[in-house]
Amino acid sequence: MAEESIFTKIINGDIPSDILYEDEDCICIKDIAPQAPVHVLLIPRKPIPRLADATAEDQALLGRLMLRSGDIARQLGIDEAFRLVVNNGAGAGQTVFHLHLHLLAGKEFTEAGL
Ligand code: IU
Repeated sequence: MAEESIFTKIINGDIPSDILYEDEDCICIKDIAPQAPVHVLLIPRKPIPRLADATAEDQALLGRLMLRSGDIARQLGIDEAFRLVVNNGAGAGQTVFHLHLHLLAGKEFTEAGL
């Protein structure tokens, strides 16, 4: 069996973390190394390694993650201006191979990168 990701350990409560939001599909935590004044991670409970590994079976889950990101942005008061980022693969900067959406806000974004 593949080794559990750090996010699965957080989801299972094996590593303590400040969970801002959770439901049956996902959890939301503050990023440990924020790249913006607001930087949270929306992480599906299902350990899909990369976005490119998602299949048609994950279609509804991916849709719900997008909707949740809007809900969380509203909760955090940043729904007028936020950026949603998914890094896919080490070459794109992915370091944790458990799909997650970065929700960033509170600074001016001028280009496509973080
Ligand atoms: P990436 O897209 O795989 O590069 O993003 C991983 C993020 O997870 C990165 O921003 C880390 O700061 C963050 N993170 C975390 O919040 N808590 C942790 O224990 C670990 C990484 I390891």
